[in-house]
Amino acid sequence: MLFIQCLVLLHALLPDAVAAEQKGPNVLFIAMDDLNDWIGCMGGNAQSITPNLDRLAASGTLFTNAHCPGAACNPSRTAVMSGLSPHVSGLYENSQNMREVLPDAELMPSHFRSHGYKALGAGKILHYVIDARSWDEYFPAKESEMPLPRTLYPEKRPVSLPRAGEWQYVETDWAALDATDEEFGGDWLVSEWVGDQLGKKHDQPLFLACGIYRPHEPWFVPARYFEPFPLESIKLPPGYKEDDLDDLPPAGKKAGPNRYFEHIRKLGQWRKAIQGYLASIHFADAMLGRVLDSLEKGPNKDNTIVVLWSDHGWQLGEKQHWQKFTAWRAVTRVPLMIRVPPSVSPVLPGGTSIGSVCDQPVNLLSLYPTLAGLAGIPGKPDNSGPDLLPLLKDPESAWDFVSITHLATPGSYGLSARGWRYIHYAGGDEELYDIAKDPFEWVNLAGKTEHKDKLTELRRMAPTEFAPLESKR
Ligand SMILES: [Ca+2]
Ligand SMILES: [Ca+2]
Repeated sequence: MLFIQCLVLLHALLPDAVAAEQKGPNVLFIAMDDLNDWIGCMGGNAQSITPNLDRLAASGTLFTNAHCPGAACNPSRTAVMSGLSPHVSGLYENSQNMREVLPDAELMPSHFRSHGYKALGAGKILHYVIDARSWDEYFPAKESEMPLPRTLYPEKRPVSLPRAGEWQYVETDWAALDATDEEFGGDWLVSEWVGDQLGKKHDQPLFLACGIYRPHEPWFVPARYFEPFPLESIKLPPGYKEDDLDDLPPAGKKAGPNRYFEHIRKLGQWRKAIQGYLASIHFADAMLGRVLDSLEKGPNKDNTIVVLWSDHGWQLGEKQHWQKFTAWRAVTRVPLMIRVPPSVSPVLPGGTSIGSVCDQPVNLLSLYPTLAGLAGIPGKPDNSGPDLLPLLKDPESAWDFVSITHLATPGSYGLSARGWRYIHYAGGDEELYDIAKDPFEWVNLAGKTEHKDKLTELRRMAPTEFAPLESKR
C-alpha cells in the first residue's frame, strides 16, 4: 500500500520536476568588439555618447576592473567561450585555429544545450568562425561559418587613411557613410535578428548570443553617428603623454610605438580617427539599444539575464601605440555588466542590485562558470575562472583573485589587482603601476625600492606555468 502511495506521489511530482528542470532563465549574451573604456559609465572619454550601455550598467552590476583573458580577439573570445585561459589552452594568437588547438572543448552554448537550453547566436562571437556544432541556430546561417552579415562598404577604399605598405591592416580606415542603418546592414541586421528572438516565446530557455562588431575597424558607420562629434571638437586621448615611454623597460619600449600611430599622425589623421572610433561606439551603442528595447517590449523581459562584455580594449596613441596586443590597461580593461532579474536565478533569487558597481579585479574567464551557476546548471569542471557570484551578491565581498591578460608570447602578461597593475614580459622585464594614483600608467614604479614589497606580492600571484603556443594553422 505504501509502495502504491509512493508511486502515486512520484507520478504527481514527476512531470513538474521534469518541467522545472527544463525551465531556467534565458541568457542574453552580448559581445562588443574592440570597445575600451570610452563609455559613459566607465568615464574613459568624456566625449563618448553611450546612453544604452549606461542604462544597462545602471540596471545591474557594472564591473569597473574587468580585464580580458587575451589582448586580441581570438585568444580572448576562445578563452571566454571555452572557459580556458590562454596559458592553459595554448591559444594565444589571432592566427591560431581554435578547433586545431582545442578539438574537443565544449563551448558555452554547447554546454547550455546539454542542460536543456536552446543556443542561438548572431554576429561575431568567435574569431570569424561560427563553430556550427555548438549552436542550434545562427544568423547568418551556421553552415556558412561566417558570422558577419551583409555590411555596406564604400566602393572606393581606402577613404581616409592611405595605405603605407603590406604591413597595414586593410580595415584601418574611417568614414561617415551616406546610408541609413538598414542600408548599412551589419550590426543593424544582427540586432534585428536578436530582437526577433526576444520578441517570441520559446519552449526552452535560451542562450542567446549577440555579437556587435563595431567599434571594430573599419570605422565606417552611417553619417548620423558622426554628427555629434564635429572634428574641431575632438580631443586627444586623455591617457596620452608625449614622454610616456621614457621610464619603460626595453620590452615596454618595443611594445609601445608602432607603425600605425606614426603613419596616422604623420598624415594628420589622429583626430579624424578618434572621431571615427567615437562614432563607431555611438553606433554600436544604438544597436545595443535596439536589442534592449526588444527585450523590454517582449515576453522575455522578466526572465532574461543580460551580460555584456568587450573582447579587449584599444589604444589610440597612448604610449605611441595604435590597436591592441599590449598589456597596458587601455587594452586589458573592458566593459563588463551583468543584470539578473529577481526570482529567476536559484543562486541569486533577489537578482543583482540596481546600480551596483564592483571594482574587484575580475576576468572574462569567469563568465562561463558564473552564467552556468546563475542558470542553475553545473559549471564545466575545467573552467579556469572563479564564479563571480559572491561579487554579484555583494560587490565588496572578499575576493582573493587577480586578473591575468596574456599576450601572444607565453609568459608575457598583464596582472590586474585592486588599485595596482603589474606587467611581466617573457624576457623578464617588468612594469608596476599604482592605478589609484595613476590610472593611465604614466609612472612605472617597478624599479623603485619603496615599492619592492608590492612588486614581490604581485609576482607571487602570477601564473608560473604556461602552455606552449600550439601550432599555427
Ligand atoms: Ca576584438
Ligand atoms: Ca611613463
